[in-house]
Amino acid sequence: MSKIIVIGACGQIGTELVLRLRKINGNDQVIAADLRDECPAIIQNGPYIKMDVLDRSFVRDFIISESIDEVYLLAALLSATAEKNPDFAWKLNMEGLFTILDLAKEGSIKKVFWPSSIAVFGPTTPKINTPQRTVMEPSTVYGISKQAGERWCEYYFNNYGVDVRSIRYPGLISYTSLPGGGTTDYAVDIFYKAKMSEDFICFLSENTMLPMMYMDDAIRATIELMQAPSENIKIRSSYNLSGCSFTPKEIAEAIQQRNPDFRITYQPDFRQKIADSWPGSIDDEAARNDWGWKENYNIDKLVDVMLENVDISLLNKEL
Ligand code: NAD
Ligand code: AKB
Repeated sequence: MSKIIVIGACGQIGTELVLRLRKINGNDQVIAADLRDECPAIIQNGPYIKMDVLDRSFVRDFIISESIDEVYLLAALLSATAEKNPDFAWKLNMEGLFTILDLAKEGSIKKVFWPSSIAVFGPTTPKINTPQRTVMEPSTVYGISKQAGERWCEYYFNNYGVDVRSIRYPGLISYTSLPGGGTTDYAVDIFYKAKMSEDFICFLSENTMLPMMYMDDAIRATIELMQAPSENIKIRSSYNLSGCSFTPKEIAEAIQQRNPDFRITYQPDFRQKIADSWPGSIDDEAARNDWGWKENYNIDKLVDVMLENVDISLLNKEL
């Protein structure tokens, strides 16, 4: 039975990934790790360690002494937060990755999952059905760090045989925990306002189309990728992955069909420029062919499940 650690476990993806991995592997086999003193109640059903991924020797000692086999490295600054602190974003997004890749190269870890993002693409990338391999000139520090990370993952696989696997997640929509400072966060925030019967001021313009995905699909994709036989994983940089694409206007209309009083207005801010540099939709044929990926959630299913489950008591920030 594999021993697993999820670093960055208290975030939007981590909380749900930890729960799913514990269901599959057993609670004690999956250690949650994050900067925080305490993890959220929802993942207190198994071991938790306070860990700064930038503390290389602490991370190395812990992973070696606990005989960890698999690492899911989620700790990062997301696109909007990263633009406010580019130096630190580069440091955080790259240094943790090298610590983990080096441990895998030395043989201490058998398998690594590291998430990339649609942010690896840039303004010169074809916007519709963006191919797996295409022009990639990211214009954000977040995108640059993800693109560099992808290159290093592939390098460690090709040169040292490191079994590292990765997905270019689109914007992820979920209700278990709040999003952590990305450009796609509006598509989560909007549900809290709808649930509170309040108007929503969107920080992107009404026709900004972006690739999105419901969290269940993203977690299932991650597990399916990690469980696939190694020989099926033909891409060792990162796989394109598609769920559904929509604009702020389209998601607002889908909410209005279920809640006719809901109102949205638009006040684009610095995040508009980031969104404008990203694709509108993604071609994920390689993931479908190599490890059988298929999404379950379209915009209607996603809106239904979000409106039903969003819990406003989770809110500890101004929307
Ligand atoms: P998040 O911001 O919600 O969570 C990140 C977690 O990492 C937080 O709990 C934070 O406390 C922790 N962390 C930050 N610095 C740390 C450090 N030095 N040591 C240990 N932990 C630290 O992010 P998320 O949305 O869960 O994203 C996880 C990963 O997935 C990131 O690499 C992100 O780039 C990628 N991703 C996310 C999305 C999305 O829509 N959520 C899309 C594409 C890619
Ligand atoms: C962000 O908006 O920064 C993330 C992402 C798409 O990587 N949600």
